[in-house]
Parts: sequence; C-alpha cells; structure tokens
Amino acid sequence: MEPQSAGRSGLSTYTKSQGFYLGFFISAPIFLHSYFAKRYLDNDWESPMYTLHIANKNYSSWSLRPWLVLAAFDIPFTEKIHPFPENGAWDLYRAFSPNGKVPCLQDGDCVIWDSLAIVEYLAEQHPQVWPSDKAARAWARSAAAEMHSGFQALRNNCGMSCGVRIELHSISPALQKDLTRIDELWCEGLQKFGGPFLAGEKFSAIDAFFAPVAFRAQTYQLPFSKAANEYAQTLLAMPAMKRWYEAALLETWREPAHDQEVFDAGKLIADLRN
Ligand SMILES: N[C@@H](CCC(=O)N[C@@H](CS)C(=O)NCC(=O)O)C(=O)O
Repeated sequence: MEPQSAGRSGLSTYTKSQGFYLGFFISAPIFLHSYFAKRYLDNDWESPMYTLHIANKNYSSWSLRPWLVLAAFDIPFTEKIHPFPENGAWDLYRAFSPNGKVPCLQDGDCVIWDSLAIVEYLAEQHPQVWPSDKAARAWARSAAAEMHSGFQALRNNCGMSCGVRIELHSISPALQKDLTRIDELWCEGLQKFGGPFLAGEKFSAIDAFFAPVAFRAQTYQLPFSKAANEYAQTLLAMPAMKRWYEAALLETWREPAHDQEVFDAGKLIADLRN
C-alpha cells in the first residue's frame, strides 16, 4: 500500500490513521498526567494494600472503627476476620497482634494496633480521614479521644451485638450519664459544623468512632434526643455501615459470654442473626 501517492480516498485513509495516532499521542500523556496527579493529590501515591485484622462483625465494636474509615473512604484493604474463641483470644490474636487484641493493621512490615493509632496512621496517608477545617479537626480529635477512653458504663451495660434487639431492664445513673454526654457531644457537633455528620458535611473519623454507638442505639433503643437519633440513623444508612450490618447478621459464630452479657441487660425482643 502506498498511502502518500494514492488517490483522494487513499490520502484520506492515511490522514485518518495519522489523526488517530496523533490523537492518541496527545491525549495519552494528558490522561496519564491527570491520573497520576489525582493520585498524588489524593495522597494515594503508594496505594498500599493494608490488611486489617478484626473480630466478629456482630460483636466487635473496636474493629468497626478503622474498618469503617477504610470502607467509607474506599481505601483498598484486605480484611481478615478472627472470630472470638470461647476460651480467650490471647494466644490466637498474638499471632498477628502485639497486644493480643483486634483491630490490628498491617502495612508491609509495619504493624499498628489499637483503633485510634490505626486511624491516625491512615490519616497520615489519607488526610481526608479527619476534617480539613482546623477547628473541626480539633473538635473531632477531642471527641474521638473522649470516646476512646471513656463511656465505661455504656460499654459494660450495652455490649455491641448488631443483630439482636433488647429492651433494657433499667438505665442506671452511670449509663444515663454516658448517654447524656454522648447526646450533648453529638448535638454540639451537628450544630457547630452544620451536619449531617458530626464534623460537617462529610463523613470523617469522628463518625467512625461513634458508629458502634449507633448500632447500640438500634439494639437497645437508647433514649437519645431527636437530633441524636437522626444522626444515629444517618450513620446506619451509610452504605459501608449497611455492608457491616448485613455481614454481621450472616455470621454464625457465637461468643456465649458476650451473648450472655447482652441478654442479661434486658428482655430479648428479637435475634435477627443467621
Ligand atoms: N483500645 C483497643 C481495644 C481493643 C479491644 O479491646 N479489642 C477487643 C475486641 S472488640 C479484643 O480484641 N478482645 C480480645 C481480648 O481481650 O481477649 C482498641 O481501640 O483497639
């Protein structure tokens, strides 16, 4: 074929293929540049493949926090579920977690245990994890630290069990104090930053820290204010929260001690688990 010397139609064929190559060589660098620029700006450059070790989704409130951060921000990760063994988790969990607890994150040679440390580690590579506004970020970090180190009565009296519904026998003064403080915190965040999430328009790590409370509110019908209840509903409606919940319902593993604690708290209304 001699494109250059061909007649009118031959010349047009040559021009078309030339046009194709020209278009390709011009647009490919633009596409590649914007793709890598976006990844760079998203701080996703190294695209790490994290492994997150967690326990049963039905019970493990601490596991939910970093899992939700990863899932809600579409950060790629592999999840490894280690169901709670009946006779203590120490030996089993020590195989991958220095403190024998979950959650535990592995990023290559780096091992990070404790949900707060994991979320902070993720935030270093994915700044969208915390709010971008300085004041909102400071508030969110304070509230997350308060949740992380407090609310013992809520933890002791209302263990997380996503798939059951319980009518509490009673609400002790200590539990009421925790509920009142959580309600106050939630309303403060919603008012200060405009909602629908605690630190503003976008989901951030502070919402992940309170996500287990939203499941507890659903399980025990906790007496929160209207605004606080609406916020709990916002969390429960997140696609990632729905995925966690559906997986929790499908689990067939049971931890008798944990179940007993939950059933002792009140009257069992429903057990929606598999
Ligand atoms: N402060 C830790 C608490 C972790 C924790 O207590 N995890 C529970 C599961 S939700 C656990 O591994 N329990 C096993 C055990 O204590 O034997 C965190 O935030 O990660």
